[in-house]
Amino acid sequence: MNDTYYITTAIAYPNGKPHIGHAYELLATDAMARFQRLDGKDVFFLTGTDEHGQKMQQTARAEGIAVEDLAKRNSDEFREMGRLLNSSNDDFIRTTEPRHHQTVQEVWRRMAANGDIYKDSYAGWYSVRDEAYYQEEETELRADGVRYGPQGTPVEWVEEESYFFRLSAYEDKLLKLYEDQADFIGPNERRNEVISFVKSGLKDLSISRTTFDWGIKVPDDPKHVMYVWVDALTNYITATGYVEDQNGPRAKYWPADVHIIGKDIIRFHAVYWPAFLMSAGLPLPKRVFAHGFLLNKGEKMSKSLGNVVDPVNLVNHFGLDQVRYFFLREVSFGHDGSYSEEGIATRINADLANGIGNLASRSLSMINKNCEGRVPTPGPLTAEDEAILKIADEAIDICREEMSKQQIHKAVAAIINIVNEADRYFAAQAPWVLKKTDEARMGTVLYVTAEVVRQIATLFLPIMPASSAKILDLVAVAEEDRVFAKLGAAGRLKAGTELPAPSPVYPRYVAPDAAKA
Ligand code: ME8
Repeated sequence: MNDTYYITTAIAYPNGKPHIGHAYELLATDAMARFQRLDGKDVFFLTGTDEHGQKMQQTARAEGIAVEDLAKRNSDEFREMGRLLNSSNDDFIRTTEPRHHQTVQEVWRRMAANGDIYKDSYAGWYSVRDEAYYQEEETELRADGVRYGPQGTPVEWVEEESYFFRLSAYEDKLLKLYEDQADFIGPNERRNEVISFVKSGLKDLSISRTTFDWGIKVPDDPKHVMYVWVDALTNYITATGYVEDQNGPRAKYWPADVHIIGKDIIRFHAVYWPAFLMSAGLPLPKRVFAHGFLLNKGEKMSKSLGNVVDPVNLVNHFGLDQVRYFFLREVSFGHDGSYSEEGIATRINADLANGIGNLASRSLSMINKNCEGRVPTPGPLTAEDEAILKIADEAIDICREEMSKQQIHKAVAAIINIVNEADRYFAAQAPWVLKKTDEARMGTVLYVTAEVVRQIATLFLPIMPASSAKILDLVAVAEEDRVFAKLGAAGRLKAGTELPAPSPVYPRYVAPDAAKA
């Protein structure tokens, strides 16, 4: 039985503090990991930092500190961001750790043993910011006299002795992989982009450097350090211990179910990584999914524009679950997304305060006042009751389907649809009128509404873990029943259960200026 689920984020360069793009990737991946855990899978969720390479060494030099110290300081910031975002990662890998050096050197040895590594000299363009080699035709000389690569970063001419990986030998094998495993790359735009890149012809890849030493040493030739991407990509398998011991405690997680990354690094993950693994005779990940970029009010974030948003400020300002909800609802996962303070405020008020928050507080306060604070006993169910319960009961099927394709925003939309339908039900049934005319029927309506609230909160646990748990506290759901197996009829609220006094979970957001006025 294979009930494991292994999911990873990219490992970030700790050459600076984490920004909102890093936060976005982590919380989206966290939501997917939590979803699978709640759905009964044995999940392993990995994140970490990519600490070697020329960019790290240059940044450290510019700051006048040792590169080890720069890496440690910022790696700790990334770890701290994980805590702030309530990330449920099971491990945090640093590529400077001994376990990683060991795995990377072993993978190199296996690629060499397979005849895929040879020594030659490299002459070509390199972008330190992207840590990537580019073909001359991918670069352009601009009016400022500087040559730029395809991602808009400056490139420099590099000439040195280097080891090469025989990437050219993998062209057909890679095309076959994309063909046979049609969902290896998502979304489709990225799949097409990768296929046309590979079809245009693959050149052998320079995989070592001699002009700096901040990296993992090449076995038996310590003058060379490995190209940082050979080292970085391998982190995913390092953490499982699979290379060292296929029967080790975490080896069962390899191959990964999905690598979640940004669209700028799809080539490394969908071309180089499977080629390295094929060469080393190791199983390939099942899927690579590239999300889009976050834009600040439609503009690319950059230090020079001064619009780089610190995730800590955003969370302190709006609240963690509010920020998680906004990004996962607002941005189509796989496409670029724009955010603004106004956009976040609007979502919070419409969907959380006026939506689920209001539904929970109106129904639960009525129970508190009119049903002695206990889950009321439902009478016979009407067609309307059955209809709203059906919508709630069936939402998990939609969510499962969408989450299996990383369409997080569509899963969230399906949950919000229950909220909207339940609002309509509640308004139409008007239990506050029934209170005077038909108390038994009022009890049924309140029972059905509270039961729907239970399901909404259970489904929202991966997206908004802490506040959804708070709602589940209000409907007295036991800890062990907060799982997807208890959705639908399997976990219906029990009449007579005592409920705590209701308290608001999602306050309205009021902008600080408006609050002062
Ligand atoms: O690329 N919006 O590290 P990194 C959304 N170390 N995502 C963004 C973003 C934005 N504005 N900016 C960056 C690296 N990202 C390598 C990865 S993996 C073996 C090695 C995403 O710190 C980016 O696409 O530059 C990537 O997935 C992640 O943040 C780390 O970026």
